[in-house]
Amino acid sequence: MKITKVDTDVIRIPLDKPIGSALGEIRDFGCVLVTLTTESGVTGENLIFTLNNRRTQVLCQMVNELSDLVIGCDAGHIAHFWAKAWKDINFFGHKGISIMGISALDGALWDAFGKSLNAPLYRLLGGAKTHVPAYHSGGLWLSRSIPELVEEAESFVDMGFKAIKMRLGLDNPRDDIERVKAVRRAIGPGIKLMADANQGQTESKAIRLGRMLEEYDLTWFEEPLPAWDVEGLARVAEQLDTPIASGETEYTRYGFKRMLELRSADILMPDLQRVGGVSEFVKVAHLAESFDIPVSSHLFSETSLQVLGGLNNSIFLEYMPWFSPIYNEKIDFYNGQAVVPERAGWGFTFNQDYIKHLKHSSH
Ligand code: SMN
Ligand code: MG
Repeated sequence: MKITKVDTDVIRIPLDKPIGSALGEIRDFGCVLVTLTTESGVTGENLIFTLNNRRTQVLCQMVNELSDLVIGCDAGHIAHFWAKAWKDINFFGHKGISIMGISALDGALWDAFGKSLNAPLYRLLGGAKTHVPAYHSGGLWLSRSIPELVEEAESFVDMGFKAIKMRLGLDNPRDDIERVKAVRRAIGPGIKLMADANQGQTESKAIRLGRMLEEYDLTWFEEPLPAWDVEGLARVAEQLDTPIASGETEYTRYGFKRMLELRSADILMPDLQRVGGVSEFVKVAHLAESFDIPVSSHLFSETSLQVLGGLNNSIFLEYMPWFSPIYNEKIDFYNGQAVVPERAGWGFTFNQDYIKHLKHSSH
């Protein structure tokens, strides 16, 4: 089943209210929507994005410029596309925008392939599980006051979530601790709590903060250090009992191989856009499995769900509702777990009415 056309579309998704994180203020997202058309009429869809809609056109252009590598290709020959693309980006480099472009097309190919066989991706990837524990990640920002944090944490638990993630990174670590203490007190010991420092700490600060966090029984302490300092991260992980989760800013199996060899993290959390798409996410997860290291996902809840369903060592889906309105279908939750759809491909399709509405409202 040959790919005949690659279409890209750029939209801006605004947030109701800006949110604060150690990455800076987040106001909106620029999304590149990719649609592959095949000769049989089956389509493959995927999305990648930029924070605050910065340089979205560059991302879009990267996908457009790689599209000659998929046109005329069989939708089931995804590894072949990947190998060609890897060679093609040598000049630009094997990280950053080059990989994001590959990821966008790789995911769209997997969606088309799944639809062409009328099979959900998790089955094509091996079929590990029908439900994946999910944590709510769409709140508990640095910009929230303690009463707001408590209210939001309670609302996520009321929604049925059994795990939630908060953010760290205020100037004074004691303020971070006060916030973790308030959230832990509000949700009780039975709900899992993760905390994300978004690369904002130094090695010594991360160790001190991590030590103060130990008593709050965090499921993980995420990305304490700048993403490039994987050696420093290994030293932080060594010093703390709380598991370290990291990898959302890492690229490809080569980046993750280094993290695994260094024992930088106890949990890897590849991001579909940065890791290199479904194909590379699976390779990283299998590599992690050989180190007995589990994987979670980063953003892209709808699409990551199918990938995690195909992996025995997946432990958590990050539930972030930012892109959910783009899809016709909603994620089903049961007992704090996300249900892996039995629908073909991703099992989530673009909602063209919403996309049109966004285009009109942003002009
Ligand atoms: C995150 C990612 C992107 C934007 C804001 C926050 C965070 C996460 O690192 O893991 O959700
Ligand atoms: Mg994170």
